[in-house]
Amino acid sequence: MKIYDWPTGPYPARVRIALAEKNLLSSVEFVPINLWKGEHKTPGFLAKNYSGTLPVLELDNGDNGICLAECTAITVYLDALVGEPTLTGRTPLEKGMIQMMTKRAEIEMLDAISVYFHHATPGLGPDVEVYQNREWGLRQRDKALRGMHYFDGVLKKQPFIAGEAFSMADIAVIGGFIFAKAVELPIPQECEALLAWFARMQERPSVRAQLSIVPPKH
Ligand code: GTS
Repeated sequence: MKIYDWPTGPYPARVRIALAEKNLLSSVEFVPINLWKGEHKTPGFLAKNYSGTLPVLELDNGDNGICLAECTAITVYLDALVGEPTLTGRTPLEKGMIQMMTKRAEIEMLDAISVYFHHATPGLGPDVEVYQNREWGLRQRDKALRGMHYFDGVLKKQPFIAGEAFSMADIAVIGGFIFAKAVELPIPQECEALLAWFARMQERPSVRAQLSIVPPKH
């Protein structure tokens, strides 16, 4: 299997953490796609992922080289390949809850920070950022900050984002933390439960490995 990714990207980090948790890192070849050069918008890459985003998982020839995009879809696939530890839940309720909280992590935090990056900062530079709306970007930044407070409230009541166990939903919020750090958006200090959760997350080697990657030169 191949993973098209960018080594310091917050979304690719989600899949790298999932691969590490599932002990699958050695089963994949990583192929870097340079976002700063717009390699993710070339016709060749768009043929693999219509949305022009990373990461993409390309299956082996036995599976016709099918490409799976979207972190959630890729994680669901990887989770089904190897049983333990589960990242997507066992019971119907766990599965539903993990999907809901993963989507919520994207909408309320990670994707909002991404919009802030692309619209209210130089983003990937003028060649890639063909349309920017600063006002929209700043609104999304504020939405992400509200999302952090929401997750802080969640973590006051339970140890993990989707309940009692580590899951894909925790990984999605970690992606948000990685993006927040990249755009220098501080996590509000009053979000004590959220910050304590993140400190616990960093005890996991899969998470630590992502936080220690040195950014490549653009
Ligand atoms: N919904 C997608 C997913 O979950 O996979 C979003 C993926 C995404 O936005 N990836 C970023 C990207 O391709 C990669 S990174 O910023 O995390 O490195 N961004 C480029 C762009 O032009 O949007």
